Amino acid sequence: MAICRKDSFLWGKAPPKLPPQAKRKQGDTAEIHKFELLDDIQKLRLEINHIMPDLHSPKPKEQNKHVMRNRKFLRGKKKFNMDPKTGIHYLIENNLLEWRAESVAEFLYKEEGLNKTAIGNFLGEREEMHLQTLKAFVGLHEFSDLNLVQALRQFLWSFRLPGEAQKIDRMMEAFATRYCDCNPGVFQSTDTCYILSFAIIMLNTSLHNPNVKDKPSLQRFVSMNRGINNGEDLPTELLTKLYASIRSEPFKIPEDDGNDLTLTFFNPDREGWLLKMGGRIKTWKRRWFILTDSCLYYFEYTTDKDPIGIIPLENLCVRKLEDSSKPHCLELYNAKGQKIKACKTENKGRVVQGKHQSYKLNAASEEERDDWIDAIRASITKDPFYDLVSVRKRKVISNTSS
Ligand code: 4IP
Repeated sequence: MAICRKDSFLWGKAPPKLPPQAKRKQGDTAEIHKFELLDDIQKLRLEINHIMPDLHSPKPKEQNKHVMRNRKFLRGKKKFNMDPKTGIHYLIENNLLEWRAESVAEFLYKEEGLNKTAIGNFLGEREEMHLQTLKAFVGLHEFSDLNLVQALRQFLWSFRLPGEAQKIDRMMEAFATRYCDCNPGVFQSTDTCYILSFAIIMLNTSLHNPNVKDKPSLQRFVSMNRGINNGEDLPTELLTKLYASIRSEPFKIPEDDGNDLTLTFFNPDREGWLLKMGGRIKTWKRRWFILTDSCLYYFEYTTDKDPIGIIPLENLCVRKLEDSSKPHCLELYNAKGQKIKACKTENKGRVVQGKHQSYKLNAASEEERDDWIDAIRASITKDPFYDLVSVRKRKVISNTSS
């Protein structure tokens, strides 16, 4: 049985695809293609700059070097797709890439054949170099004279958003800052742009996800966004245009593997490497864990589509585990002492029940262990993502009263 990443396995079938838009006005279609063309032009420009040196044909003895270099470059890209950090380190060690935010960003932005999930994972990390790369990556996008929906279409197509709320927050903050730099005067602050971007993404889900029965009208969209421009209302013409654009064409999400944006945005998430102890045979295995939709999924590689195992967190508790052979352990357990209901894939792809009385996991540091515990607890109890947006909303709306 094939298991699709994240949610689709839960329903036992691929989730419903968005319906094709029956009647699409010509003007809307042209507008949608405009951002794609602008994006292509930008990429071609970078590509030309990149190959210019090769136009001076290499001497025969250098040709071998050139072939070897290309092979290594391809190997680096493959490594990147399996595990982004390892791939980037390989390219740098082999002098195929410079360890500078601008070079890495350009590589992520223009290189063909990179997995967009891997790009999102790399850009979402919080270390300084990753933050700088994210800034440079967003800077490669040209948003001047695009409306917010057009800019979002371009941005959300260039990588796949990671699941973790904090990562989404950083990326959307970078997007909003860049959009406001390219289009001064449209919004009174980046917070306004940030909030409206989320409102648009949520609108996209509500209008196009067949599971959402209550479709918001234009009036409701306008009223939902009252006061977000530092206490003032945004022009109704602008909101009307954005609403019409989303209604006529949903966002295109890279690697359509059934992961609807609703799930990305409305579920507390975290992802990272953890060591996991086996159920019957007590060996430690390094696994890539994704926390989403109140489930923990574990994979062999960061970009695998099929998880090795899935642990629904309902009815489970999480705690620190001091008494262990590893230094930063946490434990998932059932408060009633029952065996944990989970499933895993056997070698032949057959899905079987897990054999764990409790799951013992070990993080790379004490801080990471505590972050995982917090994220798992939050996942079981509430959705922190709403908090991210609502804090900003309160902030910009209260600007009027101060
Ligand atoms: C295996 O040990 C791995 O640790 C498995 O982890 C684990 O399955 C097995 O537990 C355990 O026996 P060996 O590889 O040394 O045989 P993974 O599936 O991540 O490779 P879990 O259930 O932890 O996924 P049991 O309970 O299936 O035996």
